[in-house]
Amino acid sequence: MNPCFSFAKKSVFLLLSTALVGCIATAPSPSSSSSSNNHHTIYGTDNNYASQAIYFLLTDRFVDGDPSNNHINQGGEFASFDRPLLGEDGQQANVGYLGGDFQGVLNNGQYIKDMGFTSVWLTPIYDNPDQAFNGGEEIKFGEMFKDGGKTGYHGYWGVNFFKVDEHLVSEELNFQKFTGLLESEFQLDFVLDIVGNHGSPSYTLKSEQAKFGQLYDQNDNLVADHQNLHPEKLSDEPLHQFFNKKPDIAQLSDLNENNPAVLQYFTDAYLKWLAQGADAIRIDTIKHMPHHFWKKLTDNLREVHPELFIFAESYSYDADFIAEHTQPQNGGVSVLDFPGRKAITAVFENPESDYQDILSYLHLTDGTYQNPYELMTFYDNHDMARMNTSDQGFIDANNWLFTARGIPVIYYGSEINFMTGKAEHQGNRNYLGQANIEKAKTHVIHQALTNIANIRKNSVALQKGKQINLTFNGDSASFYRVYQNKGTHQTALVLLNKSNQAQLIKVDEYVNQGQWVDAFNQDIYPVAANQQSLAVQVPAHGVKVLLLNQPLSNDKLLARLIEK
Ligand SMILES: [Ca+2]
Ligand SMILES: [Ca+2]
Ligand SMILES: [Ca+2]
Ligand SMILES: [Ca+2]
Repeated sequence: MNPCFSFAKKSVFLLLSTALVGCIATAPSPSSSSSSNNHHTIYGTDNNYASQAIYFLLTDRFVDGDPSNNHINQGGEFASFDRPLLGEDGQQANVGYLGGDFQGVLNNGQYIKDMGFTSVWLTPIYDNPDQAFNGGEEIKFGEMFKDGGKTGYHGYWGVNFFKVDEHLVSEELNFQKFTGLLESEFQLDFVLDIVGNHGSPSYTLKSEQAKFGQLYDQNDNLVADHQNLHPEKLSDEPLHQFFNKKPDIAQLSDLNENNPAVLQYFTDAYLKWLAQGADAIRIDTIKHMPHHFWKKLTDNLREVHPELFIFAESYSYDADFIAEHTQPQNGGVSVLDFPGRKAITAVFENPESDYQDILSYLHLTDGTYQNPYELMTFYDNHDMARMNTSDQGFIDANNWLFTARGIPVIYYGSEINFMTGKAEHQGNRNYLGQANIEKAKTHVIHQALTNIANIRKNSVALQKGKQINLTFNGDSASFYRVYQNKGTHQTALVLLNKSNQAQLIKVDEYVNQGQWVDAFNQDIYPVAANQQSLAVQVPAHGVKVLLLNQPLSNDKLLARLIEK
């Protein structure tokens, strides 16, 4: 999927000191240089993964496509199905299973594809315990950092990483068949969510609970067991060897990054799913394990899948900190752009905001990231509050996310402004369901998202082009994305308006002659050789993307593109 080898070979003059030879996910810095045919080679990234747009969903909370796998009587005294957390005024969250499964995703493959997405990222697929956790501190509506009373409906409490949880599969739909149908019916790639840091809640259990604190291998043999002991009470006995003897996250077992058997366990497990149709990887809680563990694990996976694209969750708003993961010596993985999330929500949650304030996270030329064009951009997810804004705010945010640098990731439900502003235990993970999806198909956010995501899906400049910012001021923004590489030449001029009125947005500098084409309606904007400016009417809460499919000739613009 990602032609790293040919990239490295053909563009070796760009790479110089950086070792791309391991086929890392993040290519070195954006490129600009002259090529032999007199046209300038210019792009942000040449990594094919940048053409992706990802729809992220909590499988259990998306759509119940097969009630026969709901196991509604599972768990006995600590029942696993439907465990509501009740808030004021009828508000609800839920920490039990609610029935979503592979079949529910597959039933909506066309829906996801039609919106303009090319991949789905599902929460972890591995077998989790079959009861609610009876230890820890009991979670209540709106609270955080407590696991008591919760189940593994989210998938992040693995006990057998070689086995799919029984709530997800159907009799006729195992993982391999599921990914195969996503690909053949809807051309959707699958992002496998992986965990290396922890297993399930492992101590403070009030009574014995099957699977909690245990890990099983591909033959269903027990390989590790926390035995309900505080980490500091663990001994040197064989079943304790997988664990660190210190707490990390809540009461979760903390896996030993220095034990080669742990590394081998996860290598074998994730290679299994990659062989069954997973196309890319998202790493959970990467910052809770040292770089050396991830370097080894990602090397092991890429030894078999040299072009594998990997991105990680390093939950921090410090760009210098999360950028460490993108360096080749640390595994060379992309990261979810948390600083970007902060800047994006600050702008789109506040109608009075200034577009200027969004620029802080881009790091287009300062070398902070191995390659900023390969970061995963988003405005919310399952671990934080939903973006707290109006329908127009979501539309404006999507117009930005699908035109600016980075690979967009949208959390399920954002297309209908689902559970706006709510945090994890306030409803941000609530069940969406087929009825909401049917309503979504005519929702204003869904319509605008579908427009801009499909524009991006068909524009190499928006996917990979080098970004040159023009004017960011008040409610409007304008910038170029330029891709000139291997015989393909496309520049996108992006004009954004987040106000309630249509605006005439003017570009006074760097105007390139040629027939610019409106990507939405194919209207032509001719620009003459001596023309100095271009003005375009942009609707309220709208975006215009004008495409020029020829090499740039404006010397001033070229000089700016090549300077860095
Ligand atoms: Ca189900
Ligand atoms: Ca289970
Ligand atoms: Ca696949
Ligand atoms: Ca850890």
